[in-house]
Amino acid sequence: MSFGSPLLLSSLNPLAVAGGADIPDAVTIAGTTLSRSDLLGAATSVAERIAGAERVAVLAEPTVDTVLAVVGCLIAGVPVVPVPPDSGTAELAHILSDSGAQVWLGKAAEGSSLPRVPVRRHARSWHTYPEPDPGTTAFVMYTSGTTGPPKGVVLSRGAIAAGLDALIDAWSWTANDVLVQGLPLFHVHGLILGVLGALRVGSPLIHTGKPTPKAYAEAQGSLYFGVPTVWSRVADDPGTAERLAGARLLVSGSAPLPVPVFERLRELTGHAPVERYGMSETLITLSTRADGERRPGWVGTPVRGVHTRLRDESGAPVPHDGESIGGLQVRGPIFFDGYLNRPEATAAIWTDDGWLRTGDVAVIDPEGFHRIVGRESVDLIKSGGYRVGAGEVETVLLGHPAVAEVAVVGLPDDDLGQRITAFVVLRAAVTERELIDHVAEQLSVHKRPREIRMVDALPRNAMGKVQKKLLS
Ligand code: MLC
Ligand code: AMP
Repeated sequence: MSFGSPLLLSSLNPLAVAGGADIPDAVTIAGTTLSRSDLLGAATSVAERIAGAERVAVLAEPTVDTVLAVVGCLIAGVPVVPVPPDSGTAELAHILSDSGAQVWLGKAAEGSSLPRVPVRRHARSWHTYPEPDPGTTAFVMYTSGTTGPPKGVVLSRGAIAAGLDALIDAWSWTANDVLVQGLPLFHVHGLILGVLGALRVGSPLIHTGKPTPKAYAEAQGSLYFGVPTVWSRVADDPGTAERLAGARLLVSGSAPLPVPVFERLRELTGHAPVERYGMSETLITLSTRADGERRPGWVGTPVRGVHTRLRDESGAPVPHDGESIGGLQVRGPIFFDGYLNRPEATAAIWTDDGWLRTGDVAVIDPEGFHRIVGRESVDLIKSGGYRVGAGEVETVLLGHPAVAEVAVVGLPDDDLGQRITAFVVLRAAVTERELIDHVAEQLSVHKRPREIRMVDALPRNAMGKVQKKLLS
């Protein structure tokens, strides 16, 4: 097998290849490039230092050190907790204590007292490690629920390997591609698809640091990943969009791609984007295919091994007729193992007959094409592709001495899809900026409300429950 070939299907060590030609530009991030052999040598030296650890935290900045830390852990079979680098005080404390991470691998978050094991970019080791059991945890990835602090999604090596292979098939992804993306490295999209996918295929990766239209155009790759906000910004910048005409595939996911953005991209780049749908818990389950139909507003068919069905609120089947709306349930080999320390939440996501409730409502047509209509709960917001729980933002705002009552909703937004908006009843004077900064400092910057609306009272029903649907 050569370095440029697909890797061993059973292995999640993204560098587990037997030999062959090197790839001089395997990974480029923030202007630093590592060859595949440099990556292998440096990541194996990380593995040597971290082997035997139970769980380590990686401050997931977009740097080659983050890639080395993650790959080193995969080589050694050590579970990684990717930590958002913009985590605020409360969120950071929660992720570290809930995950039980023992050390920081690479850079430590400011103010954290956990010990640190450095990543040495120039160290090399050629030791070989056996591939751990596919059931071994690869990542504990934190994601928001409707209430409470983020939950740790436990992802096994086997699920990730199977999920990536299904996408490699759907997108005809080969070592001849150059992947360009600039997404955060603490979620499925940027880290699992956008880094491990490229390493698994053997296609060079250019990570642009931030996913700006200009950086995407300058990178001149063949395969591009973005969230809808990124594509909407590209579509608003015709000169830049036209420079993507030479690409092979533009892929959008993590949130709904507005139909006008789809159409504008097609007009400017000559490419109808591939849309795909997934969750932290299920990886990517639905996608249009490189060799198949791309239909604006629809996210395609199940990837290899995945099955879907629709159910109404009573659990009765909903027909796949292209019109009827039901709760989307999925089954397959690429799902998470549960929420860390949350047996009840884990049990609640599964139906009695073994299907996973996504929490999304959808339509399926007779050809098996899926359209995501929305979410069942208004309390899970998608803003810029980030999943944010209304409950966690409300809890933090209620902790501010000036706030008496609060309701957080996601209002429609042309740029972000949904704009996190907090309706607050005050008990003391405070500025909008102070409240926004309070959330950014406690949770993470990307969870901050973009707008605060001061109101005299929140609309409540006879039971006293806030009627969020009336907030707009
Ligand atoms: C603003 N900033 C503040 C601040 N207000 N900093 C501190 N306090 C405040 N109050 C700063 C930020 O730090 C940042 O600085 C700058 O302002 C803008 O940050 P932003 O708000 O994040 O930028 P924005 O342009 O809105 O980001 C848009 C975006 C981002 C598209 C780039 O939303 C994004 O990266 N989204 C991707 C989400 C994603 O990957 N989701 C996948 C989930 S997995 P500076 O200096 O840093 O610029 C999944 C599975 C699947 O969903 O299906 O894929
Ligand atoms: P996350 O766990 O951050 O991956 O968020 C998962 C959620 O993102 C899903 O449950 C959907 O609500 C939403 N989502 C992901 N991809 C799409 C898509 N292509 N279209 C619509 N919603 C999407």
